Amino acid sequence: MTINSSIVMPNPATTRARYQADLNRPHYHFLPPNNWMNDPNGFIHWKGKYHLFYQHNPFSPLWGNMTWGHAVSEDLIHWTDLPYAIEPTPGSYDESGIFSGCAIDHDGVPTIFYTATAGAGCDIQTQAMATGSDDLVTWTKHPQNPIISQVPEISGQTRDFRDPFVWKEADGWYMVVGSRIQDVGGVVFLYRSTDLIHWEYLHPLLTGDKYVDGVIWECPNFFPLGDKWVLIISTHSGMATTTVVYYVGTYENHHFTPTSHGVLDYASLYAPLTTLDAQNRRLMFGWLRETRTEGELRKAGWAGVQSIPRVLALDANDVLTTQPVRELQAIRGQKHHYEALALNGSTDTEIRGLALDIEAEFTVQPEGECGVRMAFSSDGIERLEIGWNAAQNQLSVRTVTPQMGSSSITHTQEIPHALRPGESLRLRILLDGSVVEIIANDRTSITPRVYPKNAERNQVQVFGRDAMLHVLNAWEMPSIWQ
Ligand code: DQQ
Repeated sequence: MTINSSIVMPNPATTRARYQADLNRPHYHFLPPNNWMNDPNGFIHWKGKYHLFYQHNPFSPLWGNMTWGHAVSEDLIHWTDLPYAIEPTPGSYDESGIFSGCAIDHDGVPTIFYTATAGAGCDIQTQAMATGSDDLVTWTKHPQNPIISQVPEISGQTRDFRDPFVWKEADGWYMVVGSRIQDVGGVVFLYRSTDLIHWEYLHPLLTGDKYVDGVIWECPNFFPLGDKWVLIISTHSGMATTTVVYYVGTYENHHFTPTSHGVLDYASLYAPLTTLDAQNRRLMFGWLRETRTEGELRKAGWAGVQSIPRVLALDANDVLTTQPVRELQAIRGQKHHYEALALNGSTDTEIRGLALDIEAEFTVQPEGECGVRMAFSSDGIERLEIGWNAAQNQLSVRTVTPQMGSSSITHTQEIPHALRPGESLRLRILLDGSVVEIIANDRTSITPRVYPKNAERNQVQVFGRDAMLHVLNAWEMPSIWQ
């Protein structure tokens, strides 16, 4: 069945223009013209262009009616909206929603794999395939869909079975699918095929412990990086999405032996999807979840943002590093520069605005601390503080939100971040409306969402004790939509 989505996308330019006054809406991160978006899907570098598909609800700013949205870019930063790519077919195996999946190049034929859902509560989850036109705009669902319709028996359950990720090896195609084993924990199942249509179940690639890494594993990515293999998993508690973790290890005879693991992001980033581009970069998009209530999302009219795409690598200790693509630097606007400031207290800068790309480097005494503050309100009460404490080897993200009267609510998240001998603290901060992507020393990532109400005059400050700001460069960032 050929699809040229029957759901018509609203005019992207006029729809985007409606939200111009919304201080919380990002300007240089990708998001659809309106309504709900979650996971990145089908990310592929195809004939010189990057295609991003995404989980989308065309009708509401809340999750539902899962359809693949589609956008294309030449530089990973500026995007053109394209018609919806693939939508549920009523009365079929995918009637309840087109869930997440990936895209591959099959001898010149663009091919996507996705989870088809049917039944109430999307309870019947099977794996399906579709092939695309050369511009990736028109898709044909395979007549033999679903191509995998049974959850492996070892699972002990028949519902959670989703998010196929496919790659090629010398002896054929391989696929991992996220799932769970009843009473045990999350699992990633491994499959093999020679024709992409008939799939043989092999064995669990990795099984988790429900008390450690969640009850369900979603959106697995499995790929070689340097001389190791990396498995990325989005963990789910059974009630809610939780954290994205990764395992690094060896892969021999189709068995994965993890040798180390870590947390890919400590806050909103979820369901990341990676692909290899023509420059051999392992690129990753991640969905930046909202922390607003349903009522706030309805009022806003939009929900969900994609991270700036990041390049993944392994450092000498097999720790996964993530760096925003260098293409972002090409759109940087006015630059502000500070250097060699001894920090004992707080120092104002002239940096203002809600769309900033900041690079800062600090050296800190063993008992000292340092950080960057966004003072959203002119009285300094509404603020975001990104700090590092040397004695505790801890990075902290603190938000202070004023309440009625003179009270305020403080929320603090502390995460481990130790420096290595001779290393200084390096922070990269991408602030964009309600998005804050923070990456410390390329290896610790935390992406909180903040929704300041009085942010027009946001002022950046640096603070510290027994610390030195070595250098800080900040660039004002433009909108990618004008
Ligand atoms: N989102 C999709 C699922 C996936 C989950 C549904 C992760 O395919 O497991 O919208 O956010």
